[in-house]
Amino acid sequence: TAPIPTPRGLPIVGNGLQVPVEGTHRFFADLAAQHPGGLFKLNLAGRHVVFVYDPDLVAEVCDESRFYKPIDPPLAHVRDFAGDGLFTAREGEEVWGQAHRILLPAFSQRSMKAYFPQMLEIAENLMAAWAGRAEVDVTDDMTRLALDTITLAGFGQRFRSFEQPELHPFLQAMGSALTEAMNRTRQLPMVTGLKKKADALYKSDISVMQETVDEVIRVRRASGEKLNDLLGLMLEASDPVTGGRLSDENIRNQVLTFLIAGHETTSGTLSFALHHLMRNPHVLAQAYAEVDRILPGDTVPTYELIMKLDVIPRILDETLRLHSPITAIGLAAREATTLGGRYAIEANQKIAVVLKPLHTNPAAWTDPETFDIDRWLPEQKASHHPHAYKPFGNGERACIGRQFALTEARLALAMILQRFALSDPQGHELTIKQTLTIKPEDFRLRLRLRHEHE
Ligand code: MNH
Repeated sequence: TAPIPTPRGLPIVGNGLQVPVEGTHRFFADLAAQHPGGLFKLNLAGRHVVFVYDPDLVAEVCDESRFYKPIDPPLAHVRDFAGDGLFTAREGEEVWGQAHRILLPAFSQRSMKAYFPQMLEIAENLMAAWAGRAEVDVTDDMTRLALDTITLAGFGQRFRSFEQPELHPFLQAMGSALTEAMNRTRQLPMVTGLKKKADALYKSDISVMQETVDEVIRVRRASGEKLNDLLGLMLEASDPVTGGRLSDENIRNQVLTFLIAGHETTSGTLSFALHHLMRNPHVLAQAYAEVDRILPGDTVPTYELIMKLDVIPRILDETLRLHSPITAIGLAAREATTLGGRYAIEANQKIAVVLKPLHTNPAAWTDPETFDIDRWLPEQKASHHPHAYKPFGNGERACIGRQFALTEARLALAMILQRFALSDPQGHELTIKQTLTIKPEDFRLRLRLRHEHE
């Protein structure tokens, strides 16, 4: 066996203090560049993690018979409010399988047709909000779009985020709790214990979130309405295998999970996509040409028309390669094993698949830093390494909301391009804000309506 390369750290605290609080995204990319072998090990103040980004080694750690998804920080903190919902359920927790089987059909591509009217309603809200404006904060408005879409399509609630300068109190509580969960990830538990004010705020934010959702569930049950949304399904359906039903507490946890997992990622993807379009005028021109062909003039998009798009989906695929909103997926070894036939891995060893280094690994990608949507043409796509692209995670614990996110993002991007001429007069320097996910920071664009008669 061979030792796993380890960047030199400080004694006692290991490499922990070298990890910058902001911008771990860049930190891991730099370390990966310094360790071309495709893996390195860090001691993060006592937690030893093996970071993996060689596609062949990633193929090994994605073998679910050898590795599983552990719930460690930051997910262990997100579990404070998402509980046993799908995203933060522990390996072996029975309710994960029940919820997974009940919810899978609701997230199939076929089901997206049923959510399309709600997705369109919220996309129209974005169009209306932008119609009178010369300049917009892209990341903020993509967040409003994604939140309003999942709350309407999933639970029949209208947060009307575009009508208010301030976010709904529920959304403020969620943002604040997520921030605290991330702060705790970077603190020693002892320090967290001393911060009484932060702890009190965290607890009250969690109560606000839970009470809001419990109220939505109560009102729905009391109304006796049988709606065909995610909430309706969770209240009615039973697990085809065990026959069990989801408890009200688990349903609340799933609702919170969909709001958290469903909004940051989709809004980050859309914001980064617009960033890349501003940097790549020839791709932007292709996208305008596609929209003008499939959605000419004021054509109202339908599900069928959106499914005909080809350039826009490839823009999203390539955006997710260069900027995956979720930057790493955490795994752990079921038993002691070796990686690549030579690196010894202990039982329960923590692994992080770091997505930017994987998605730009020269072993799998030519001109890895170039934004090239033609990589996603069918012939080229067929020749990709099968484990070099994981923006939606892996295996059974991969993203259940993938089709939902991609349908929503295709629609929103198509409508934005159909209505608006976009420009970036300051030539936005991309800076990234990292919370649970990454998003562009302070990203503003100039707008003008393309069809003046509107
Ligand atoms: Mn989503 C899991 C990425 C949109 C709901 N999602 C994951 C994982 C990744 C991911 C990566 C795996 C995390 C891990 O291994 O710990 N998700 C995305 C991206 C987008 C996205 C890049 C948008 C683009 N996700 C959505 C949307 C929803 C959603 C939209 C819901 C409406 N995601 C989930 C849930 C899980 C998940 C639920 C957990 C699945 C499970 O473990 O059963």
